[in-house]
Amino acid sequence: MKTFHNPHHALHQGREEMFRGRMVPCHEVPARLDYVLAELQRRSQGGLFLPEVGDTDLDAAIARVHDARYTQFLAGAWDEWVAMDPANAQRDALPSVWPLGNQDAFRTDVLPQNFAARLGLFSFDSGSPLMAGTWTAARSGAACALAAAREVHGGARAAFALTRPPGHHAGPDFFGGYCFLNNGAIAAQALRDLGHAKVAVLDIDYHHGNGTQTIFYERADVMTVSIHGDPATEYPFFLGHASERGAGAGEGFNLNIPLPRGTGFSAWCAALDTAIEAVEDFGADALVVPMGMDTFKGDPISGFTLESSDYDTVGRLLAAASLPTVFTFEGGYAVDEVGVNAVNLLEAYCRSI
Ligand code: OKP
Ligand code: ZN
Repeated sequence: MKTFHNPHHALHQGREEMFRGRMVPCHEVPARLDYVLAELQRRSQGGLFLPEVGDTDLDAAIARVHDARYTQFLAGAWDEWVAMDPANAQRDALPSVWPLGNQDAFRTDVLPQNFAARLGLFSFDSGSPLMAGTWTAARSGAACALAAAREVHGGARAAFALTRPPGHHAGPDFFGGYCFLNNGAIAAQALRDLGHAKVAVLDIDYHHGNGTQTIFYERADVMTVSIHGDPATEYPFFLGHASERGAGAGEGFNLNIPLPRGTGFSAWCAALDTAIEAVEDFGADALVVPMGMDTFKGDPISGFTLESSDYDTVGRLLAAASLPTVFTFEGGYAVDEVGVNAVNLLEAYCRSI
């Protein structure tokens, strides 16, 4: 399978995030992607490609998923931040204030003048620093997702968008959870626009894909399925419950499978079987897998206990779904093992098709 990797990913390199009440070094570091790339090379797993996507096509694909005023804000956020204070050039921008759900901040046509207010309006947590290269890195990551979707549409059985920052927490008009543009959603929408009638997204990251769920919640043509740590105790907390089944035309087309912190491979695997069955019942003709490797037992911010060899089984089970598949790289913060784990999954997938 071809891998499309983001040549600009390291332009996004946060200094610190707010974590359990204090500032800590960012978990989402460039080395994560470098380790996956190195392991793909070491095991000669498919070819490595840069995304070759025209600017106009890329912006159109992003606009299919994200609101214009959100992407306009993101594109200009760094310049605004530095304009406020030249010393800001040495600091990341981090949100710190948000409207409550009962405040109709979004329904007004006039955005707040204050940058901090808009940074909060377009985000949901204080763990996602934005810096000079964030927009370039995120946009180039979206190009990887689009290139992977085109590859699969062109007849390849699967393709891998090796990108960071990750994407599955980013919604139509918000960033958070280290995510700015929703690469998986962009791939899913691109597949729809290329003619695939029904696309499923099967999110296997430890954290619920709240951004992806929000983007497709009222749609019947894109089913979203997610296996994740129970939001009763796990990030992102406010979405990801089993009771969320979709709304309007999308009712019945969102499936959440929350599992308790501490869940091991046999229970996780049973959830994967359920998830794949739902994708099959839906009648998907293409699949997107936001591939978070933070289900690993050694992950520093997550709570499942999968072993490196378990990812072989995951790859094999996903291959058995027999669908054209785009993989996007999401979480996975046990940096030393993330390459081996990711390539275990992809290699087993390729062996099984
Ligand atoms: C991104 B992805 C808990 C803070 C958690 C955010 C985690 C984002 C995970 N106190 N910080 O889904 O891997
Ligand atoms: Zn995660």
